[in-house]
Amino acid sequence: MNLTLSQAEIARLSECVEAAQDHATLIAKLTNEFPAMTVDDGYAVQFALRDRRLARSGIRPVGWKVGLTSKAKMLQMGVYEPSIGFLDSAMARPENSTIDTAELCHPRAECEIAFVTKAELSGPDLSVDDVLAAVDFVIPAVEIIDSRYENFKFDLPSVIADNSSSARFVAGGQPRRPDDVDLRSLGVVMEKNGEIVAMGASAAVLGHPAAAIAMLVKILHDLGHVLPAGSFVMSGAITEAIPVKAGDHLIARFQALGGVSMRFV
Ligand code: OOG
Ligand code: MG
Repeated sequence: MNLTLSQAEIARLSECVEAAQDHATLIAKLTNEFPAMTVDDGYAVQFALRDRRLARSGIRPVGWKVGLTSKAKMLQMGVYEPSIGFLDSAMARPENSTIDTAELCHPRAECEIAFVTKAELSGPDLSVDDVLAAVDFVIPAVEIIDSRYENFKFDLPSVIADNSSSARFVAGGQPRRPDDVDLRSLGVVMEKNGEIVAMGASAAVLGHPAAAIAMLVKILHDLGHVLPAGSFVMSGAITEAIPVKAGDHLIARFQALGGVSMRFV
């Protein structure tokens, strides 16, 4: 571990990010104050934030997400290395429900293939087949990301500390066994207010979205963690993220997996 922050600084920064998330307020990216901050420092802040949230009453862990796994996202954000973030029950919203934009700073929507695991995954070099053997089903999802940083601009350590911009997520459509769909060539079309705003295919995510799960498990491994059975994991946006605001209706149509829709209020 390459830590430059003290335990007291990690605690203070996790409280600062937590407050920004809770009140939908923007903060300066953490590397402005700590230019030497490392990726490990970012994860230390993120895990402290996770501990704080899970200590609140009624918030349960749900799983993880991997981000910046497609070229479209890397180019959009100017960050060229994937990062992970945790997902908890307070971020989940049901399919066809409304998402309150007053709770968010500058939300953007992403289409992602999600996986639900049936066996523990661990280790630094899992193959796509190793991952698929541990997958119970795949399910289409939309992630609403919301950087707490001004202008949605950050670097890798800062975005990791902000839980990789995680804010809300919606799963829906039709769950399928991983053997029943070709996960390399699954198409997705995102429509906002009846207009097509983005489209792509699952191969955009590291060639195969299960490769993103292998990468997540490696990052967890390097941090001393495993991915437990029963985890819900989002593999990363296939296309660039699309800004959304109150009044918008969004539907992500996934080939073979059905649609996921929501309204923003
Ligand atoms: C970081 C999170 C990216 C994805 O699916 O690529 C992400 C960001 O772009 O704010 O969730
Ligand atoms: Mg995402």
